[in-house]
Amino acid sequence: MTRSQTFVWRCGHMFCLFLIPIASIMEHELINILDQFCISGAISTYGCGHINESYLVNDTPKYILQKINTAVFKQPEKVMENIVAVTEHLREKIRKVGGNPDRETLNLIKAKDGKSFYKCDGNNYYRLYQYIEGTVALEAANTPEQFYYAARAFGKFQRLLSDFPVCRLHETIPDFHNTPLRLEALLAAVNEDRCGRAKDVADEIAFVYARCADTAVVIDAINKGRVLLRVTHNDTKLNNVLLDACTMEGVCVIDLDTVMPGSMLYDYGDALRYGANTASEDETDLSKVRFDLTLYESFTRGFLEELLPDLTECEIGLMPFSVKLLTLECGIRFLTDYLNGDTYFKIHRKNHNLDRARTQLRLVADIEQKLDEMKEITEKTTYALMIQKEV
Ligand code: ADP
Ligand code: GN1
Ligand code: MG
Repeated sequence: MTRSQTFVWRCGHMFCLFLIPIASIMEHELINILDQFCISGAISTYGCGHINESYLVNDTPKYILQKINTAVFKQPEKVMENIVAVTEHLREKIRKVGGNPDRETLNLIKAKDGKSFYKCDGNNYYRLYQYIEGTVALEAANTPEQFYYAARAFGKFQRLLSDFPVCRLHETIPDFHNTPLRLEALLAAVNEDRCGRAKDVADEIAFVYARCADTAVVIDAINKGRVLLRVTHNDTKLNNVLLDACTMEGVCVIDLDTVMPGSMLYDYGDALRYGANTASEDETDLSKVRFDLTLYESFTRGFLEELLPDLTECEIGLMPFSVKLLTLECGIRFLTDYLNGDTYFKIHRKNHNLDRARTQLRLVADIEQKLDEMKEITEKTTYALMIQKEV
C-alpha cells in the first residue's frame, strides 16, 4: 500500500497531478475494506467528483474503490440495488449484440458476504468496481469529435435501458431535477441566511428570480405527458463516461448513483451545461465562460443518432431550452449550498461554490443569447437524420 494520495486539479482545461500523504488512519481503514473484498494493492485517491470518494487500487488487475456519500445518498442500499439491476440489464443487452460486457458496463465485485457493497462502522458504505483499462475520463473535450462520442455513449445508455421498467428503480435522491423545488430550497436558504452570506449575492439571487417561470417548463411537460419518464442517468458530466484511450469512442457510462426515472432532457441538458462551457465549472474569470455552438452541434448529433426515433416532438422541441434549464438549476444548487455553508458539494477553496454558481449563471446568460441558433442547429440535425433514416 503506498502512502500517497493523488490530487487532480483542473485549472482551465489543463490538469495537474499532486501526490500528498494519505492519513495513516485512513490508510488502515482502506486496507481493511479491501480485505472484505479479498483484494489488496497500492491505493490512491482518484477522480474529480463532488460527492463520493473514489480510490484507484493498483493491483493486477486494477480496481476502483468508492465510499458512498451517505449524507447525499440517504439510502445507499437502494442505490446499490439500482446499480445491480441496471448493470445486469446492460450486460445482457451488450452480450446479445456480441459486445464485451466487462468493458461496456460497470462490473461490481462482490464482498466476502456476497453483497454488492461492504458496510462498516455504522453508516459507511464501500463498493468495488473492476477498473476498465485503456480508457480515459475527460474533464473537457479537446475536440468536437470527443464530445460527439460522449453523446453517443450517453444516448446509447438510455437506448439500452429503454425497455427497463422505470417503476423498478428507486428514487435515490427524490426530486433531483425538480427545478421549482430547487428554487424553493434557494429561497429558504436566502431567508435563513445561516452564514450571513445573502448580502454578497444579491445580483445572483435577482438573476435567478427573474427566471422563475423557466423552472417549471419541463416538469409541467412531464405532468402533461408530453415529455416521457424514462430511465435516465441524471448526472451526465463528461467525466462520467469512459472513452477509448486510442480511438476516443465511448466505452462505458459510469457514476450510476443517480440512475432514476427522469427525462431525456435532463441527461441532454446537463451534459451540454458541463461539456460545452468554454471554461471550467469553477472558473473565476467570467469573461472566459461561453457556450460553444460547435460542441452543441456535435453532442446534439451524437445523442439524436442514438435516440431520435423514440423521442416525442415536445422532447425534441425542448432540447435547446433544457440546456438553459439544467445550467440554471445547477447554478441554483451551487448558490444554495454556498448560502447553507457548503454542506453538499465538496469544496477545495473559499467561495468555491459561489464561483461555481457564478460560472453557471454567466453561462445561462450566454445560452440565452444563442437559443435561436441552438434551435436552428437542432432542427437541421433532426431533419438530416430523418432523411438519412428514410433513404
Ligand atoms: P464520483 O462520484 O467521484 O464522480 P465516479 O464513479 O464518477 O465517482 O468515478 C470517479 C472517476 O474514477 C471517474 O471520473 C473515472 O475517471 C474513474 N473511474 C470510475 N470508475 C471507473 C472504472 N470502472 N474504470 C476506470 N475508471 C473509473
Ligand atoms: C455532482 O458527483 P459528480 O461530481 O459527478 C452532482 C451533480 C452536479 C455536479 C456538478 C449526486 O456530480 O448533480 O451536476 O456535481 N451529483 C449529485 O458538477 O448531486
Ligand atoms: Mg463522476
